Amino acid sequence: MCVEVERKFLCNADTLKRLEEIGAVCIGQRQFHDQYFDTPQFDLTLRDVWLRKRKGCWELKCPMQRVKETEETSGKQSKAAALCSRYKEITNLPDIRLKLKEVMKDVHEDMDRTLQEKKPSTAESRQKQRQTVPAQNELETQEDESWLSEMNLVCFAEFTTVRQSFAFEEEGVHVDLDQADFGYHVGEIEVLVPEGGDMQVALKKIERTALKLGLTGDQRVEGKMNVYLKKHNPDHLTKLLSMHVL
Ligand code: V4E
Repeated sequence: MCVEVERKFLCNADTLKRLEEIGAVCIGQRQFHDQYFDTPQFDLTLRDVWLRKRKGCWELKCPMQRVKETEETSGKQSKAAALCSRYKEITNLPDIRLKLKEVMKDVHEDMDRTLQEKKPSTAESRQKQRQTVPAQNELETQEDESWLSEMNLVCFAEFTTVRQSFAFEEEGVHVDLDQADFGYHVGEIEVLVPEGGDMQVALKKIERTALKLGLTGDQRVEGKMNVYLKKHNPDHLTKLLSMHVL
């Protein structure tokens, strides 16, 4: 499992020229279609958990626990660090399903706690109902993606991206320029940190690259999902923003 640390930036007419000037090497262009999944109540994304299928492969991004008072969150490092997102990336399907089960268990426990406070008998009957569900499912022949419907997961967003990728060999830094099919152009500076790796080093590499690219703004830049939801599901975007997920 890796942690993906990234900073998004807005592309302009000079971005390609600037990348070339600072020694970025174009390592190719590709196109991919992403499908994002959640329950109809958005139990995953409201917890900042993002399940997607890209080029036939499943990927799960979960938030990293923020460290409390460290160099990362105090002093001048904090501004640069606040512009970066950090997500654990799981790409192995059995691990993804295990993690999803954990998240759904938390969701149900939260739901039961709320119900218990309001109406104790309803909470108990919900718990009993759920206990029978896995037993039934285990009897079914496991179709390739039957786990999706078993977990009540449906596709809530899909779009195609054309991506140009750049590498800085000496730094281990990666830059992607994305053009989404709904008309949004965004760049990202990314460093992958292996489990237990040094987050500070990754943040510093990203900050140095941002400076070389001439990125001066201290505002977080919207990701593709943000812009997609604005158009296709503004109510869910409002909820995610109010819960500080996006
Ligand atoms: C984590 C996340 C989402 C999943 C997709 O993340 P993103 O990095 O935006 O997509 P993409 O296509 O660049 O993935 P990659 O190819 O790099 O793996 S959708 C929304 N989020 C949350 C999120 C956030 N809180 N802040 C920012 C800046 N981006 C995404």
